[in-house]
Amino acid sequence: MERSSVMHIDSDFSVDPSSQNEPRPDLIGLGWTPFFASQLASLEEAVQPARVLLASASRHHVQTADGPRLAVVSGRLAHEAAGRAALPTVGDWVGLRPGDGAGPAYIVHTFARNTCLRRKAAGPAMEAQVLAANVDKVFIVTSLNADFNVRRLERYIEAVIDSGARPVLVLNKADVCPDPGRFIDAAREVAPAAPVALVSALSGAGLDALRAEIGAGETIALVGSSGVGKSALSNRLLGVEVQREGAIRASDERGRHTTAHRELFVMPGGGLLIDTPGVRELGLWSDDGAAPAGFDDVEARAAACRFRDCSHDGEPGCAVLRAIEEGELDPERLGAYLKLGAERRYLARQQDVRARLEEKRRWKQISKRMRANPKQ
Ligand SMILES: Nc1nc2c(ncn2[C@@H]2O[C@H](COP(=O)(O)OP(=O)(O)OP(=O)(O)O)[C@@H](O)[C@H]2O)c(=O)[nH]1
Ligand SMILES: [Mg+2]
Ligand SMILES: [Zn+2]
Repeated sequence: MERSSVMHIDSDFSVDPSSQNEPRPDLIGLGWTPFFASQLASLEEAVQPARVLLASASRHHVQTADGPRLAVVSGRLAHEAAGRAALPTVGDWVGLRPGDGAGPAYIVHTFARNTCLRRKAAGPAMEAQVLAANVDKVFIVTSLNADFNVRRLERYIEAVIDSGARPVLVLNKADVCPDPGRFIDAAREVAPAAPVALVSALSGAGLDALRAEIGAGETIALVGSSGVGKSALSNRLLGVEVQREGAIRASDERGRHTTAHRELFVMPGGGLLIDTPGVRELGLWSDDGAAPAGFDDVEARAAACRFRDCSHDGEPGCAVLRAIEEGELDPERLGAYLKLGAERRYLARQQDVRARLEEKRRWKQISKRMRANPKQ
């Protein structure tokens, strides 16, 4: 097996001591850039920079220039964080309190994120969940079987563009697909600007092209449904079997949610991979309610609509509907664009409501205190 700098981390959260002797990536090899260096330079307190490899409720695994460490979020940082999404997560650069000897280090600072891949947290709370921080490219993995769905791809592309990272469409399991042409065409259509890679984690086909997408010090996250082969691809790209791979059900070709947590691995060739658990639904997140990204084809037509605020719903002079009538635009694509836009506006409105309620609650508390102690 290839010698590599991949760290193996046991499920009981102890760091495998054998990894201590592996060659250690320096900060730049871990993805450190001038963006973070300038933040470090302007900090008042001295901290040791570290990258978060794995985050759990109680402990974080981080990698410093001196090697791996266990760390805990300091009480002050946890207290000051504005919501869960602000707490350090996988991919984040954090500052450790220097001088901590044995035992876990304290995370006392989180560096501002360069990019941030988010989704709406599962459950009823109107909250964002950060899937990965400081990611340069996201491999949106789909398999060439029942999983393939252009509408789902659109949602992923939307989330990736929103994050600030660049999407790469990875069509996996080419070995079981005798005619991948129509899948490639469909993928190109929804993301004309994104690279499309046809690969097989099983046979190794296309993996060199995929590797070529990963620059030194670049961070890649793999996302997609359960069972599409994200962990299989991670293992092939890392050159060692670090992630467990699961079976898929024959009945509907769905996976069984084998990967349970998000984790960052250092690639032997330089480059960093974050494998993520498959999600059934990617709940979109938006703070601003802006129009969905990644629909240049629709928006180029919309620019020619007679009314600037045309909703492409039967208004006279609608260039989008004309393009559909003329067979130049897929009506389902327009449907997806309108649906995503509505979803984003809804999310932004919900957050406004929440912010107003929060403000009201704060004022109530203040006025209650004032009434109780009028001299204040
Ligand atoms: N035929 C074929 N099978 C593959 C390929 N890649 C992965 N598989 C198989 O697909 C199944 C699921 O692979 P995983 O890597 O566990 O999928 P995953 O995306 O990580 O799934 P979750 O962790 O549940 O999100 C395993 O049985 C793999 O061996 C491929 O290129 N071709
Ligand atoms: Mg997996
Ligand atoms: Zn229109």
